[in-house]
Amino acid sequence: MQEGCVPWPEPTARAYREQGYWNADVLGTWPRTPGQDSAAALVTSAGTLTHAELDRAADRMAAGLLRAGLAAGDRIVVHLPNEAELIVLSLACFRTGVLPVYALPAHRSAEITHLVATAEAVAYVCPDQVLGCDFRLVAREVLDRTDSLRHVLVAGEPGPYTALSSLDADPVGLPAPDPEDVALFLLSGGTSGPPKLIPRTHADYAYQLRESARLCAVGEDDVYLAALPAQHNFALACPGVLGTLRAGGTAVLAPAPTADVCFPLIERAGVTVTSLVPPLVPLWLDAAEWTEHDLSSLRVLQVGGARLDPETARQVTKSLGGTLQQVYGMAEGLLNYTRLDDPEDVIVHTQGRPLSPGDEVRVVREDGSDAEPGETGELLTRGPYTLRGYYRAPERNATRFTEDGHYRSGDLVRRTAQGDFQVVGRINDVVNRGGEKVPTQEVEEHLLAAVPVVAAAVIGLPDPHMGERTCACVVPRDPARPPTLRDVQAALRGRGVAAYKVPDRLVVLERLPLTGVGKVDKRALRAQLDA
Ligand code: OOB
Repeated sequence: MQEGCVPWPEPTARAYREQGYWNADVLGTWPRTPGQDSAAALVTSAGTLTHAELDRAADRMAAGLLRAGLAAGDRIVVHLPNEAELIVLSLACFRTGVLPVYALPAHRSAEITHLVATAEAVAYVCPDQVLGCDFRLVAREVLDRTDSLRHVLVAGEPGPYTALSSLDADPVGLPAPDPEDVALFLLSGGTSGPPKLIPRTHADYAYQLRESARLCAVGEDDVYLAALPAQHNFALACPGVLGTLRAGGTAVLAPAPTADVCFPLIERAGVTVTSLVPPLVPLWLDAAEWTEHDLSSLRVLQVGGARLDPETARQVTKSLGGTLQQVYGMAEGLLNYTRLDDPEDVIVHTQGRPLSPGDEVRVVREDGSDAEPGETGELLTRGPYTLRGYYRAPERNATRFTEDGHYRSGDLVRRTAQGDFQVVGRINDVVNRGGEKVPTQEVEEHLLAAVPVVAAAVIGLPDPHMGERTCACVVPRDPARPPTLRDVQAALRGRGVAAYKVPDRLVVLERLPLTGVGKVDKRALRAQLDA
């Protein structure tokens, strides 16, 4: 395994091989499903690629990557929207051993700088412009603040940089990757502080794809719609775009998750499976009542990333047709799914159970002892597709993993008598803003650096639409001239912070309540704001 990654202990790895979780199955050997050559593989705003065309495009880009001087093991930060390049480049990386680090579309220079620096990335790949943001300017800032980048590759008009489309060469023979090598890096959403890099190996991710496709009965005839950003584990691999391509089906990439964009795509492509985060669900349900588009092809609607309330869940089963599937997952690994044939009560009221018989899950009390069924505790897990450590993060790893290799999720859950999980909340300091995870500590650091305040604490406040919204509580440096919400928002945007991390509310206080050991007492703060 690569430097900076924590391998599974050898006896565990051997057991995973023996039990067939890990085998020679690697990423990127598809789309090459026999008989599917002329079937649609990828549908985007630029048109349709058949399986044969996508395979060929990936081979050409793989050769182009190598010709440009990139090599197996090099990290590249991939910051592309839901367009064909994202998938072609991903396949090219898997085939060459170049390691993509998947940034989210909402990220801006602050996050990209952190990722490039942590990964010592040699390339940054971005679009030219999307929705008024010029990513070549983001690239400029990142170049100024980091020193490892050798390439900036732009999908579209490159400006002073290199066009991604110039990575094109006649296909070359490539050695098969070692299945137990790292294939890609995802970003953590569930832990505090800036995003950490999650190494995922060929064998572990291929197993996740295979098993998720089997659980969702996804095959050649299926059409998966990536309504959410396909750089995120949910739309990428649960079974998502990659799992569907691997199964010989068709993946459709939507430029936005809204009903007005997605409903026509569902009708035109005959979409059978898609995934949403909870805040989108009521909007889709409303739109479905009035739509003239035929949505009857939809077989499975997956919802996950944040808590779905049971009332909305019940409406999905009534009005959208198809089956609702709740997905409680994490980029770190463990995926829980409700099964397609579960009783309605389980589908509506629980977030499912683990994907694999190899998933070991414990629910523990604060003292580390096992909770009873029905009792709330923190979910700890290890298994054949759950990481053993973040990339280059020994200090974090010492606290985020138990000695025997369980990942501490920070999620508060309870297990029903039937073994299904219900997510109750979090113990970590992360606000879950409709599925987008806001690491409060990172935002607090930005506030202290960019706004004239002497103390800052970010908390989540309940919100009927988003689940939670962020509230920044600050103590101004000059009490006579406290900052306004607008000042704070402008200051954070000015630092290149992703929009979803910019506080929704501001509360100015004389001081922050502290705990006995002098840490900000967020519980007291919340109580103070409720009153
Ligand atoms: C997904 O992945 P991440 O890495 O962005 O966030 C993981 C965290 C979990 O630890 C949990 O706190 C929360 O998101 N979460 C849920 C949930 N699904 C995830 N909380 C309540 N109910 C759910 N259904 O969010 C993710 C990855 C793969 C598939 C689906 C979601």
